[in-house]
Amino acid sequence: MLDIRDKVVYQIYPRSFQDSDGDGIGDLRGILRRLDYLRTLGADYLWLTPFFPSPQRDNGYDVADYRSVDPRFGTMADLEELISEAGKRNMGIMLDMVFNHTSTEHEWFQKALSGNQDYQDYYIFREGEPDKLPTNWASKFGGPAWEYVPGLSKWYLHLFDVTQADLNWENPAVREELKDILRFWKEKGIRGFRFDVVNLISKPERFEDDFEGDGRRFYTDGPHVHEFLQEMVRDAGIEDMVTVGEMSSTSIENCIRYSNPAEKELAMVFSFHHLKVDYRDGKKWELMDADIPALKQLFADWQLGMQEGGGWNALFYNNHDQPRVVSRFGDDKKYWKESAKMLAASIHFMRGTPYVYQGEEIGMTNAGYQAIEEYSDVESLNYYGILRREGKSEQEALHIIGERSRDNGRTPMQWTAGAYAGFSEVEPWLSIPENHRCINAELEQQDEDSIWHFYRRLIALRKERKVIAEGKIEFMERENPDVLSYRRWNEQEELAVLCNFRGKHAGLLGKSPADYEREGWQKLIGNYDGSEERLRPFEVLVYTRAKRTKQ
Ligand code: TEU
Repeated sequence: MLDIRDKVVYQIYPRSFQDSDGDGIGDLRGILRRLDYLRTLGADYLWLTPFFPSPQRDNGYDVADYRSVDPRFGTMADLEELISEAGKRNMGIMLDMVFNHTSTEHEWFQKALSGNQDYQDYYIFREGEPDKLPTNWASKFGGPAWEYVPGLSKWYLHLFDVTQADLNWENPAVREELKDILRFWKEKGIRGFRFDVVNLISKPERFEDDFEGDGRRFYTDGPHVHEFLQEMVRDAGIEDMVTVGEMSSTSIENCIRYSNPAEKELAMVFSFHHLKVDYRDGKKWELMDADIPALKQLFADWQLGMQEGGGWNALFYNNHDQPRVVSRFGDDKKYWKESAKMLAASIHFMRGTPYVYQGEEIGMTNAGYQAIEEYSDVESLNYYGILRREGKSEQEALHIIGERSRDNGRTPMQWTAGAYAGFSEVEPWLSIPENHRCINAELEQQDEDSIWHFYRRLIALRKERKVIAEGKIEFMERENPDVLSYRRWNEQEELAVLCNFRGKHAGLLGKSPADYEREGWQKLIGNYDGSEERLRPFEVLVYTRAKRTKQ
C-alpha cells in the first residue's frame, strides 16, 4: 500500500500557473518550466486541475473528452514530457477526474440529445412537461437542477451548471467507460487521481422534492457510493495510486469509509466543513466573521474522528474554489507574513496529507477586484445576478463577491514583480493584483524569512520527523477562543503546536511558552523571534522534545 503520510501535494490550476505561448492562459509547457521550483519547494505530487477538451464554461470541470488535452493547454506530447520530467525529479502527476458529470458538449450527451436511448441512459433524464420540474432541487451554481429538452420532452439533471449533465452511475456501461479512462491514464504514467465531487455520484432510486433543503440530502454520500468506488478502484487497478476524493457536504462516518485502507476505496478525502465557519447560517453568500471556536471544534472532530476510525484527511485551506486563506482567516495587511505562516503551520503538523495550492506558499491574497466585469467564474457571475435581483446594491453585491468568489484563488501565479508578474508576456485571462510587486516567488526565494522558505521548512520537517506523518494527535486549549493547540507524539518524539488565530495577544489556559521552555522543550519553528508569556498576534510556536519512556 502506498504511504502518503509523509507526502505533500502541490495543486496547480494550469490556466493560471505559467503561460508559455503568449496567449495569456497558463499551459502544460509553462508547468514544465517551473518543475525545479516545485522540486525545491519539496512537492511530491502535482495535482493538475482539468486540462481536457472543454467549452470552459466551468474552466474545465465541464469535460468534453476525457482522453486528450485541450489545445489551449498544449498537446498530448507536452503532457507526456511533463509526466516524464516530473518523474525524473521524483514528482508524480495527479489528474483531476470529473466523473459526476460531463459537459453537454461531450459526444455521449450529444448522442443522447440526438435520441439515442442507450446514451440517454448515460445521464439522468426524466420524461416530463416543460412547466413541471421533476423535483425542486437547486443547482449549486444557482437556479434549478433540471433543464428541459423540448425535442425529447425530457428533463436532465445538472447539480452544477446547466452545461454539466450528471452521469448515471447506476448504468454499468457508464462505470465501464470511466474505468477505461482511468486505465488509459495509468498507462500514460499518471501517479494519482483527484475525484471531483465523487460523493455525489450515487443518486437515489426515487427522486422526490426536498422541503427541508436544496435536495443535497438525497444525493450526498448516496446509497451505492461506497460500492461504486470499491468497484472502480478494483477494476481500474488503481488501489496503489494516490487517490483523493472531493467530498461535498459529507460526514466523518462516510469519510472513514472512503479513506480507511481496509475499505479499498480512496487514499484520502477533502472535506469542507472547516471552510464554512464564515458562512452565516451555512450559506456561502451570507457573510460573517470566521467563527474561530467553531473552526477549532471542527479540526478536533475531524482529526480525532478520522484517527479513531482509521481514515485519512487531506489537509488544506486553499484551492481553486476558495478565497485565499491569508485574506480570509488571516490579516493580509498588518500581519500578512505572520498570519500566512501561522495558518500554514496550523495544519501542516496535523495528521493527514497537506495540500499546497499554487501561490499559497508565497502568501498570495484575494483579488481585490472593484468591478463585476473583472470576474470570470460562472458561479460568481450567477450569484452576482441573484444578489442584485434580491435587492442588494451594486456595492453590496460586489463586496460579497469580493469575499467569496472562486476567482480569488484563480488569479495568475505571481512569479516576479515585473509585467504580468512573470506569468505571461501579454494581458492574462484574469487580471493580477497590484500586490504582485511585493508578493512574488522571485522575491521570497531570496528572503530566508519569507513565507516561501517557511513552507519549504514545513514540508521538509514532515519528511524528517516521523512523528508528524505517523504520530497520534490530541487537542489542548479546548476552551481557548483564540488559540488552536494540539500535541503529536510517537515512540521517539512529541510536538506541541500553539497557534494564535487573532490579530492581538492571546493568553493560554494551559502551559505558556515559558513553561514549555522550562520543561526542556526546544522550539522547532515559529513566526516570531523568541517568545513571550502570551502569544503575539497570529503567533505560531511549535515545540519538540524527546518522548519520555513513561507518561
Ligand atoms: O467543486 C465542487 C464544490 O463543492 C464547489 O464547486 C462548491 O460547490 C462551489 O464552489 C459552491 O460553493 C468541484 C470543483 O472543484 C469545482 O471547481 C467545480 O466547479 C465543481 O466541482 C463542478 O465540477
